[in-house]
Formats: sequence, structure tokens, C-alpha cells
Amino acid sequence: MTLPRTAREPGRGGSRNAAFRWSHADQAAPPTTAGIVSEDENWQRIDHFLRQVVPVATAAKVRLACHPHDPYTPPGYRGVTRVLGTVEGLQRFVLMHESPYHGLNFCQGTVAEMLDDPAREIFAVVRWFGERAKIFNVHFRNIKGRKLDFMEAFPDEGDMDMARALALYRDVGYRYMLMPDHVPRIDGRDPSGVAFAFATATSRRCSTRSCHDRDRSRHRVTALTVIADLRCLGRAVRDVPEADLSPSCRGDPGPIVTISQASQSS
Ligand SMILES: [Mn+2]
Repeated sequence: MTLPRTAREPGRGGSRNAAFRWSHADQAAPPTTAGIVSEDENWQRIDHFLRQVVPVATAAKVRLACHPHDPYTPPGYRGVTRVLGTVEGLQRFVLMHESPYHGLNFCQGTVAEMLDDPAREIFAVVRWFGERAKIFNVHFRNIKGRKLDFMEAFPDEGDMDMARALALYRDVGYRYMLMPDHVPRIDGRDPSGVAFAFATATSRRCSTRSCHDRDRSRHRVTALTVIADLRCLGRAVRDVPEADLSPSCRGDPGPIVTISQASQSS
């Protein structure tokens, strides 16, 4: 099923951006092939799945990173009450069958789509999940707007301060990847590749600023991996040439951690 969205809207530089405006949605749209799934039934299915899978993943040391429901939709929309479309639902989710191998693909864009004031509220959410070590991957994406009334945006123009968010991921001990997610639709050659490259470059700029902040506060530096595009998925930061790292990270004695390499926190 495609993500629930309303018509694309004009964005910066003539881009066409995905949006979801509840006021423009077909609120009486019929159920999908999933039929009617109540809140209780959804939780029962999740419980059944986690009960079977989490012990196996834990034994095999494989992290399960669940993406939230994108976006929040009101209960019963198209027949389904999507319980992982709220912060409370995600909190309940990670505490069910709790394990260090059961957590989230923390889509910052999707989480923002659950909030009334993402620019203000996002940091407490990152902190709640980050401090409990429930974030296994980050979709580093920004939006303009709020719950039921938003447009996807380039990371540097959305409502959330992404550099501040990145610093917070660092402060809560997050060790893994920052990954671009959806990008606005642009023109020209290889539009998707170019838009993803821009999103990546913006993430790198946030990373650099974050490093500078750390230098000033004499904190130990931990470089977070920023993945260039999907072709680079899984590429460990230890394989990235030093020249590609943020200047203030180069030669720093602090640990550089990857999805496959444990961090040292002291
Ligand atoms: Mn996502």
C-alpha cells in the first residue's frame, strides 16, 4: 500500500512535494484489502509477531528496526486503526517483549507527522527512545507542518532544526546510521539521485556543525555515519576516506562508530 498522501504541492525551487492534508483527504474512503482492523486486533497481531520473532532475533543478535506508521491517521481511516502512528503507540511497542534487539527505524519525518508542534516536541521524543537505546536507524527527514497537515521538505527548510537533532542523537549515545529518506520531486537529470545527494550534503553540514559544537565544549567526538545514498548502504564509516569526514572530525581520537561496530562511551 502506498503511503497515505494528498496531492503533491509546490515546494522550493519548483519542486513537487508530497503532502497530507486531512482537510483535503477522502475521509470516507473505503477500507483497503486489509479490511477492518481495530486497535485491539492490531495490538494482538503485533503481540503475536513479536512473541515469535523477538526471541529468535535476540538469540541471533539481529536488531529488529520497525518503521512507524506513516503518517498518523485518525482511528478507523480506510478500515484500519494504525497504532504505530503515535508516540504513545511507539512507546508501548518498544516495551512489549522488550529486548535490546527490538527497536525502531526512527523516521524523524514520520515522528514529526505525529506531533502538533514538531519543531518544539521532536527533541523529547528523540531523547525518550534514544536514552532507552531503542533507535537502531534514523531516517533523517524534515517536514513543514504538523499532524494531519504537513508537506515533506528538504532537510534544511523544514520546521525541525536538524543540526540540533543530530547533536541530540549523539548526546543520547546513538551509534548507527543517518539515512536520507523521501525527497521532494525535482527536474533535471537523475532527479532522485540529485535530490538524495542534496539531502545527504545537508546532513553532512549538520554533522560538521555538530562537530564544531562539540569541539567548543571539549566533548569527545563521535562521528555519526551519514550514508551517501542507497548504493552505499551498509558501507562502514571505517571505509570512508578520512578526507570525506568533517574537517573537525579528522584525526580526532574519539571513536567512529558504525552499524557493525560497537561504540565506546567513555
Ligand atoms: Mn521513513
